[in-house]
Amino acid sequence: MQIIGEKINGTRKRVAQAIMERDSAFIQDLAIRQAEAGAAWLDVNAGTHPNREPDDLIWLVETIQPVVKVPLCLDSANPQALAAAIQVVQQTPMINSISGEPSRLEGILPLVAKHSCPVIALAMDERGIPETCEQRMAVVHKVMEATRAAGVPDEKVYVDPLAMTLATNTQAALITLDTIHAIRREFPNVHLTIGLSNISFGLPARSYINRVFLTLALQAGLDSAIIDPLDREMKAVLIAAELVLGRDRHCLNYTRAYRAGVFGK
Ligand code: THG
Repeated sequence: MQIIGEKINGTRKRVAQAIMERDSAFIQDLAIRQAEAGAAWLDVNAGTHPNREPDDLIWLVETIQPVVKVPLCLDSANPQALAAAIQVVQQTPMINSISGEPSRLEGILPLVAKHSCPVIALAMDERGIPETCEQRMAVVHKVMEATRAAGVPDEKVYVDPLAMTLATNTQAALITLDTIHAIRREFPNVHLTIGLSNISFGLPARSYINRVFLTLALQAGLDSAIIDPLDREMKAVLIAAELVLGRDRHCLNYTRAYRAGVFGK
């Protein structure tokens, strides 16, 4: 299971402030703590201000990469911002994201192919996030046709089936879990990822919902997630779930994590 650390996100108030004030220490601390907590990638989102996004994303990349070894996951829908940031990254970044939207396929997929980047592919298009599993799979088929045509191997694609909040549709989690199963069946070589916390948006005590959903999604075939690596309870659930699902030979990961104080005690 690969964790994509979610904390450097300009839609969070404190991070937006740090970006505006060019507070390197605050951003570097978030990067170091997430890397130490085992994040395989650090998501980097500069917020959505169209004029400032390229400069802000470049500043974030140049602030983060001197202090950590983990690669970055550039989180933007803006081809200009992504193209600018790719020029300053030292390690091949993951691109978050393409979708079925023609503007993203035309603007972002060529960058992905040119730089051989891993890429997150959202199960949505210009009409939004489809309601049903069947409709989401139609979008996934369209996006996979485009990535294959561009020469991107399936192993580099992280399909995001998307989670919507249960607060407005109590079937939302089941739809996403069905979509994970379908992607696993129809595209056995892709990775799967998800921004977990959308599932509980607007509900109280969200962490219970997020943890149960993570467990079920892992069973369905999820192999990476955009989460908070500093959340000890979430980490415990993740490592225990992988053990229960037969993905932890000799229980080594679980027992080592326990002894290292990752959870328990
Ligand atoms: N799929 C993909 N990328 C994504 C998402 C997704 N990127 C953005 C988002 N969704 C995932 N990232 C975050 C980052 C931070 C928070 C949630 C998701 C977060 N939220 C706090 C909360 O939920 O309580 C509130 C904000 C705050 O702390 O200020 O921290 O789905 N491909």
